[in-house]
Amino acid sequence: MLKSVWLYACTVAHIKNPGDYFVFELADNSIIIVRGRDNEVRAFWNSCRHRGAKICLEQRGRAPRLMCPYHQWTYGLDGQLLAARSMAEDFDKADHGLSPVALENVGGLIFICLNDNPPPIDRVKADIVDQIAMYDLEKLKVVVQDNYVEDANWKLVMENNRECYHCDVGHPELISVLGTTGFGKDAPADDYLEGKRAEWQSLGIDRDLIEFPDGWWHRVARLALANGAVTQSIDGKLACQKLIGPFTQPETSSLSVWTQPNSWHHFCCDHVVTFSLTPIGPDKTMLRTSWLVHEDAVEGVDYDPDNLAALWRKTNQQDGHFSAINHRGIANDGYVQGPYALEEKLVDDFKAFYVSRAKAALAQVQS
Ligand code: 3BY
Ligand code: FES
Ligand code: FE
Repeated sequence: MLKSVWLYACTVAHIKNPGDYFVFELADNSIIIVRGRDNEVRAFWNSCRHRGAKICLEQRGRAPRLMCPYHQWTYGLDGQLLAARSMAEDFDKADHGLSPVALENVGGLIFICLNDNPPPIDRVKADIVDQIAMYDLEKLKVVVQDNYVEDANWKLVMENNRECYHCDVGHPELISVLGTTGFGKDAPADDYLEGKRAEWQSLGIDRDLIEFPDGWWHRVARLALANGAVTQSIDGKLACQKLIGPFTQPETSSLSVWTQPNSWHHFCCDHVVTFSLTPIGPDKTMLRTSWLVHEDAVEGVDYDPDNLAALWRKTNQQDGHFSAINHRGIANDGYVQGPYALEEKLVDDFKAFYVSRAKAALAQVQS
């Protein structure tokens, strides 16, 4: 199923300069996402066109060319084969460039699809670009990246992310900044939020809530932060003094983007935090969290990386625990599925998305 849908991989800031590459792995599959000299971002299978060896062995790096470590076939950043020693006369380098993988740049969020016939993404792209373009991800840099391996099946980790029913008790630190968020309820708007909307309109950042249209694909919402917080940090105070996007003043709201089936993102006035989820195996999942700040922000002056990452690092650990006990609990022969709470509506949406795409993928295999 995951091979037939668009998956969030990284941001343009992860591959900020020509030659920067980011390796995205999904179980046995490995994809190189690389920025070319022409600034274009491309994706290729991380498998040499000679005898198939893996080319990029580091998760991230920078290289002027991509050289296979086995027999040194060498590729340009655009995937063209540039050099291969001692090949027969009729060997044509043009026929042996790296195999491309479908890629879409959605306002700076990079999505890839492992299928040669990816599903449409235009609507998702238009909706998300409209909301996040103002944060100008090309002007940000990644200053912290956590790779956290969870002891749970990836679907359980996703289900955990699609509800805040566990938040009041499970995430006291997050809730003191996010409030109860109305996440997953049908009508999140209240007087306070409506009041905030007028303010957002005057800033030109007000947009309607977008909720999984066209096949439950994505959800975008601007949320009012709680208790005077101006960002998603432990104390609610700016975690980076250099503001991003259109902001010249601290802003008491943040924008959240959730996409099916593997990502969520929070855009604050001083930083952006993005999450991607990929299965490593049936009971192991990689949660990759990245924190981005303004490219001109200076470590130790404008921000402290540990302080910047503290809130979501803590929240991730709490969620990691919940996902792990969920995984272990449903492994019982005596496990019986119970009903969802009202706040768990988006878990149902995730499940519907998964089931429909899994059925479609199965039908494709069978035909
Ligand atoms: O904020 C998130 O990404 C999700 C939804 C609400 C709580 N949870 C951690
Ligand atoms: Fe890459 Fe031989 S497998 S050069
Ligand atoms: Fe949680």
